[in-house]
Parts: sequence; structure tokens; C-alpha cells
Amino acid sequence: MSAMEVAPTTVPGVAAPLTLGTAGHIDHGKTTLIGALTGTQTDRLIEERRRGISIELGYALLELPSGRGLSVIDVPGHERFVRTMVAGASGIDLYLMCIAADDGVMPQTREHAAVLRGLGVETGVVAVTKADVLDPALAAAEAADLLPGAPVVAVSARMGTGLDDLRAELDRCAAGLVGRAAGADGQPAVLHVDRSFTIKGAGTVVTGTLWRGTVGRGDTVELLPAAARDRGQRISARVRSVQVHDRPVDRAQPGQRVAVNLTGVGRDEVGRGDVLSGGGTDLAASHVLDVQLDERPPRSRACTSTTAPARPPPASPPWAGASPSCASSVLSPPPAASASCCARSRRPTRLGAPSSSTPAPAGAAPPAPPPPG
Ligand SMILES: Nc1nc2c(ncn2[C@@H]2O[C@H](COP(=O)(O)OP(=O)(O)OP(=O)(O)O)[C@@H](O)[C@H]2O)c(=O)[nH]1
Ligand SMILES: [Mg+2]
Repeated sequence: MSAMEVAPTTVPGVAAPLTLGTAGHIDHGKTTLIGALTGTQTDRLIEERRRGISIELGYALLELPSGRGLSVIDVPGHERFVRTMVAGASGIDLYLMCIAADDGVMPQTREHAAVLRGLGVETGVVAVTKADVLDPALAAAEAADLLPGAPVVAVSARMGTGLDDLRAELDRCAAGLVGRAAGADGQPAVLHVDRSFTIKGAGTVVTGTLWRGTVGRGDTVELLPAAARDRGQRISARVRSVQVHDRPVDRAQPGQRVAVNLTGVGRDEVGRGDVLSGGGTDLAASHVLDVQLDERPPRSRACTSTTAPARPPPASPPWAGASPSCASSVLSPPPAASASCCARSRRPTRLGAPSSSTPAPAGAAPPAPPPPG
């Protein structure tokens, strides 16, 4: 990796990098829809193709009519992979909730909506998929109940219908967002690792969304709490190279999807749920977890009108809004009734002051796959 290039999600002075995450019940057409929108098949594993389901997080780049690029994270809908979904959703700015016209709102539709709410991701679009199979009206009405105010667009990835409307809605939503990385420039880098793997001859690579700061070739970074867990002390690694969407860059910007090639740390010393942090960080590993209960009904920030009939939101069960949060997190404190982070579930480690936490998504063990991006 050598020459400096402008990363594809960066349009200087025009648009901050944003990440879009899919959500929704298994088989509701998330991966097919992302394929139709981007031309990228995000199911890379042989097992995924054999079983016809997503298992791992998938990545793509979506170009919107305005010219803006969105990094896309496609999540699995299977109930057993909800931790993978949480890991993918942790760095996103807006969601694309997929609800199949012939199935309507299902358990993981609700579960993913609760995860998004818990993570503070309140802006997004609902796609009622498979509109070629059944009239989308009923599913659209259910969507309006679940995510009041979110725009609802009927699509058929198979027939190619509704895709332009969906792109336009995503553009409108993106235009109203500043992105979670806004104002995070100039701060020490924070990247929540959602994948790690090795590339022959290059060594360990970690990927994730850069929440704040920048990361570039030659930087010294820390890995938390992996380092403490395995060696009982803080350790550093050196950044050998950086890629954004498979393209080498000298320095990745906050909000971008980043792959970082590291020296000085083994593949088995870092994994999903760990945090890569830049020099001078105020992060410290901790097993202190504050939990905040939110019993308010689901809410969603409208970015335009919905095509579905408006209905009053249903009463949500008490657990629906229960969300873990790190109130004393080194990230910005969570808003009054939502969580900004999750706690890792691995062996607890304490490095610094008890009031500091290293927020990180819990995640399922990944079956392994390149390419970075
Ligand atoms: N008729 C029709 N079938 C569709 C459409 N979109 C997806 N499908 C089919 O629905 C099935 C599931 O699609 P996927 O895209 O894998 O669903 P998914 O939501 O990504 O599934 P998981 O990732 O496993 O949760 C596949 O057989 C698709 O071919 C559509 O617009 N119309
Ligand atoms: Mg899928």
C-alpha cells in the first residue's frame, strides 16, 4: 500500500462519511437488496452461499443519486447471530430496516429495532421487500407501528422496482445527518474492531468503523482490552498500512470503514469487541458497566413523510427498551434514554480508573474471511 488516494466516502467540504447498516428478520431480503443497490454480493463465505443465509457481516459501498457514498454493513438476520448484528450496528449512522411484504414484522425485526434504539441509531429507512410477492401495504403499516416516522419504501430486488425511490430516501436521510464522527477529528483514534484476520506476508489486519480521530501509516496504537487480557499490560502495535474500502490511503478519516494492517500484534491477540486506540487516548479497559432502563415506546426520528398510514405506537414491553450503557464511558455520555455503547462479555480486565470503560460490541466468533474493507 503506498500512494495516497482520496477515500471514496470522503467528499471534502461536501459530505461526512456515513455508514448504513441493514437490519431485519432472517430471509427478509437484506443481502439481495444490498446486492441490487450496490452490485456487491456481501455474502462471501462458502457456507453462507450453501445455506442461503448470512452468517458474517458483509460490506459494500453504496453510491447515492447526490454522489454521496455510504459504507454499507449487511448484518445477518438469524436469531443466533444477533451478537454479530450488534457488532455491525455499533458503528452505523443510519439503518435500512428490511421487512418482507409476505412476512411482515417478525421477532428479529423487533429485536433489531430494539438494538438500534439501544445504540442510539434513530434515523433510517424501512424497505418493504419482496413487493413482487404480496401487496406491501400491510407490512408497511406494521413498519409504521414499529418505527414511527421512518420513511417506508416498497421494493422488489428481484424486479428492480422501488430501488430509485429507496436511494432517494436514503439520500434525504443522509443529508440530514452529521454522522457520529462529526467533530471527532483531531482526537485520538478510536476504532471498534469487528473483524480480524491475517494476510499472508502482511500480518494481522483489523477492520471497523473509525469512530473518532484518524489513523495512518506509522502510527503507534494500543489494543484494548485484548492486550491486558493476554499479557497483563498495555501493549502497542504499529500501523503498517491502512485501507478504506479496499483502497490504500495514507490516513483514514473519522466515520470511514477502515482496514488496518498491524505489526507487533498476533492475529489471536485481537478480535471482534476489542478497541484500537490512538496515542494519548483516555480509554481504559474496565469491567464496570452501568445499565439504564428505557421503558418509553419505540421512537424513530423522521427524515421525511412515510407512505404508510400513521398509527399510534404500540405499548412496548418493559424489556424492549432495556439497554446496556456505559454512563461513565470515555465516549460521550449516552442521551437520557438510550445507550451509546455495549459491554464486552469476555474475561473482565481493569486497567485504569474504575470510572472508565472500554465500550465494545459483543460478537460471535467469525469464521474468518478477507478481504479488508
Ligand atoms: N420474490 C422475491 N424474492 C426475494 C427478493 N429479495 C430477496 N428474495 C429472496 O429471499 C431469500 C432471502 O434473501 P436474502 O437477501 O438472503 O435475505 P437476508 O435478509 O439477507 O437473509 P439473512 O441475511 O440470512 O438474514 C432469497 O431466496 C432471495 O432470493 C425479492 O425482492 N423478491
Ligand atoms: Mg443476508
